[in-house]
Amino acid sequence: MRSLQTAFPENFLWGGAIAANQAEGAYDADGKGISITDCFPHGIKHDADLPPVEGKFYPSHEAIDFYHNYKEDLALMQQMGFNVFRTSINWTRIFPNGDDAEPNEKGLQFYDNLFDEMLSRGMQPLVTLSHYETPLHLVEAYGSWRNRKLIDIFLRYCEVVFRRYKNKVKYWLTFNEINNMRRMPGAAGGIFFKEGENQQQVVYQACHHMFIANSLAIKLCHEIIPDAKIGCMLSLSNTYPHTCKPEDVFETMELRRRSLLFGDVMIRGEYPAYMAHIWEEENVRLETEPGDEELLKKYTADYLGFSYYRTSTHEYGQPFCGDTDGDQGTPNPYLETTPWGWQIDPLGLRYTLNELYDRWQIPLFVVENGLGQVDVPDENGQIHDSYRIDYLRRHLLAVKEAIRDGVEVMGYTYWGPIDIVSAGTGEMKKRYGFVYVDRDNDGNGTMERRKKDSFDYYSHVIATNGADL
Ligand code: BGP
Repeated sequence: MRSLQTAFPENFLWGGAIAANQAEGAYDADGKGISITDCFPHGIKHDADLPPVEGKFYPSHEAIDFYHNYKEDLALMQQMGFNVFRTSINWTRIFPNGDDAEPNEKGLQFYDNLFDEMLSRGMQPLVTLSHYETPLHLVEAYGSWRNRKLIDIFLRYCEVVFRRYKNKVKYWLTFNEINNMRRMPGAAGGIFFKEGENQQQVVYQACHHMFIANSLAIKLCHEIIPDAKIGCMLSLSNTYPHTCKPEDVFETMELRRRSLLFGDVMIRGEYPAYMAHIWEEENVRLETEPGDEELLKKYTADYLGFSYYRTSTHEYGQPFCGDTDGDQGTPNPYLETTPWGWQIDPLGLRYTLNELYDRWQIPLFVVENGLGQVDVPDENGQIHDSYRIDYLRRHLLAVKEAIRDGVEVMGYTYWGPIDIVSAGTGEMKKRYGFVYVDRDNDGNGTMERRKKDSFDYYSHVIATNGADL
């Protein structure tokens, strides 16, 4: 029986999270190939140009040039006291086409330098292997994850980076928000549909290949880096029934299961019983190979990393549609809304932490939570983002209460500790950061970095291990 925990644990991991494609820029530098996210001119909620159009503006191509500014940026993160920093390795820096005979040494060297910088500043790297960064060539030559060959191609990439960084990186995540295969399969897995395809068949078959790849990556990680922890990662902002009408309640459960099923497979190690009915309804006939079931069962996630931003509500009969961070339904009249339609619900985070821990009883890591807002500098160029401090305080209080509820929480990496490119819309205007970056949606600006008021607040939170929120 675990004793009552009333505070953040002493070894709690405090930090921030970005993704290579939303921060690094240098999209074609030092041998890097084109990844899927280099093809979206207006973010992953909108159409991609396959391949990118010469001379057209794509936000990820320069982003905030973290590739050349990472030392300055990590120095700012160190000032806040981070002991963990989440980012992704951009797959196409290591294997520009995905199936290259040899890895790209300049790409490997960049991440050696990046992880060394993090470690020298007291931060553990938390590395996502694939954060929407599937190599474009794998889409064109193989159809991406619909092709079972992607498993071996992905594992080769994993083996190279596990061996290269085994003494530097102890926290890994496989596929960022893998359950977004349902909402945005282009970004989440390089799946672009062909005319007349049974789209659900394509998506679930691609997910099966990713589930097998996830298990084999876990196996490989434990063999190469025995003291590492490797988790799966889901987008789990929550959805409430819009009313107490039984139809609203039941269909909301079915909607939530469309995301939870990914955790059921990668944490419990098997497809849940309710999948048979879903596949029957959607005319899906999964093709598996001998040994697949045993692999899923034997190699499951060490922890669950998940993103939580907001909640929405679902009414019976509404379509199951979503945003970068979760399902998008009917507005909740009890919650305030951001300019991007995201409803702010700190208690929802406590609710979700309890929901997930009740379901899977494995350590949880909040690897994305943050407030995207329009930040307007005052006459002195300062940003008084009291709204972001309020969001952060209320969500950290929710995490603290969930810990008191008995939930095992490993850490918290705030999404976008420095302004970066929005995944969903490609905007800089949707700012999350404690550090402002002088750059607008069209790529204009000095790239200068400037602390916001929230910078000092988060610094204090970390310095007091969340005792004084
Ligand atoms: C999640 C992604 C992140 C991040 C976040 C915020 O889906 O894992 O990449 O972008 O959403 O979404 P957005 O950038 O669209 O505001």
